[in-house]
Amino acid sequence: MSNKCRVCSSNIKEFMSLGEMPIANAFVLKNDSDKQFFYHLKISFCEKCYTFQLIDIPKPEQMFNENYAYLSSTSSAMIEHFSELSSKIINNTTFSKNSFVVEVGSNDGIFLKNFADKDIKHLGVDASKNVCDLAKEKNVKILNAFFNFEISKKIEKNYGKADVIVSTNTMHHIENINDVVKGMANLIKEEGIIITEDPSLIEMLKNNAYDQVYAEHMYIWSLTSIKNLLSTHGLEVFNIENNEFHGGCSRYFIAKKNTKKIQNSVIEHQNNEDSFGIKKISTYLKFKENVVKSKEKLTSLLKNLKSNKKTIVGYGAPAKSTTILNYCKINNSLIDKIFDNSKTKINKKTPGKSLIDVVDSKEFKEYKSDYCVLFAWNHRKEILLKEKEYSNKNGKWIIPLSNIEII
Ligand code: DWN
Ligand code: ZN
Repeated sequence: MSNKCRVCSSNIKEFMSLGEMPIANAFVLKNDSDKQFFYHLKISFCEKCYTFQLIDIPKPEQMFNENYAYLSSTSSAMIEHFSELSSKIINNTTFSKNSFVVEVGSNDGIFLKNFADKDIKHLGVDASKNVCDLAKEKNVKILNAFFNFEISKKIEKNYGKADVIVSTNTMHHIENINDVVKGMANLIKEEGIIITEDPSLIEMLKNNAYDQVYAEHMYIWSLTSIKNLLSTHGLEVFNIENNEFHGGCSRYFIAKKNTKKIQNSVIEHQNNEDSFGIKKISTYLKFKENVVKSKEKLTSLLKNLKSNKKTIVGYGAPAKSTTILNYCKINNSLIDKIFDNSKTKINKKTPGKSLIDVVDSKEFKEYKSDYCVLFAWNHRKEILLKEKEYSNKNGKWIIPLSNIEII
């Protein structure tokens, strides 16, 4: 059976498999471990439009529903990051008190709260009901739905066209991506701006951050691939900014074709991707080799520590940890428990065959452990500062990726 690229419909084939996986954010209630859904995590790269994507994915409703576990506001750094983005938008000369801002994938209202607080017209669209409820508590106006072309027409009818559409950490979650971009192109005003921000493929490859890959993250976008996606909908990237959030993200500033001057940042970023080999299959085969090496290194380190009677715990149960734990076959025989501050994860177990207890991070200070695997490595600065007592008492952090750093 041949598989088709979700962007350009060309035939694609698997270059790498990480084996059987549960849904990354489906944290397990104590007695429900045998009720889990598994899929095969097979990765492909389209040699026509250069989109890095998964072959099989579960139905969207299995991932985004009333129990979606990730709450954006669990990180103070993320709250700050989105507050800065809102100020940047509000301070732009073309923005006025009458402007209309739409967010696709608004989670718990972390970004739109900044507009609600200032009484600026806005609307968040999110498929997961529990995060919509949290956003409403922040007085954010919300539509609980999967955004698509049909929904864009309804929004247009009820509210008018948007001046700004923002979508952060969402574009890599959307199976029917062409329909969603068509919806954005329909909803945005002629002179409007679409801002998307997602993990960057070049950064993921450089850091060997294979834990970014799981069913929710069915694509990891590059400038090269996103340009191809946008082009068929009359849109183009006119500016790009890179940041270190979520292990390295690119923020794309997008407009209708020929309405904005293309900035040097776009040309420079494209040159970087070209010289890195983003279009070459050999780049992805090298990535595959590095991932296998990383798995061997991490599992032998943990097994050695355990046989030397060391106590090991984890910190942060991000969706990313589901990929590492299941691919490396790590369970509670190696890691006692994982500390996390999300109320949606505490008192549950990590998904799949790992089934490690997730406990409140408030208990971390009291628990004696020699080593702690920092699964939320992208929040390293914030967590190491918060838990500096652990390092002061000689506790060691393990960064579970790439060359497996111990600090
Ligand atoms: O795209 C996605 C991104 C934006 O967020 C989603 N598909 C899901 C999610 O990915 P993730 O789960 O890998 O995100 P984080 O932000 O790396 O998750 C961090 C985890 O660590 C959360 O469970 C919260 C926890 N945490 C904590 O316990 N103490 C985080 C911080 C900062 C802390 O101090
Ligand atoms: Zn393609």
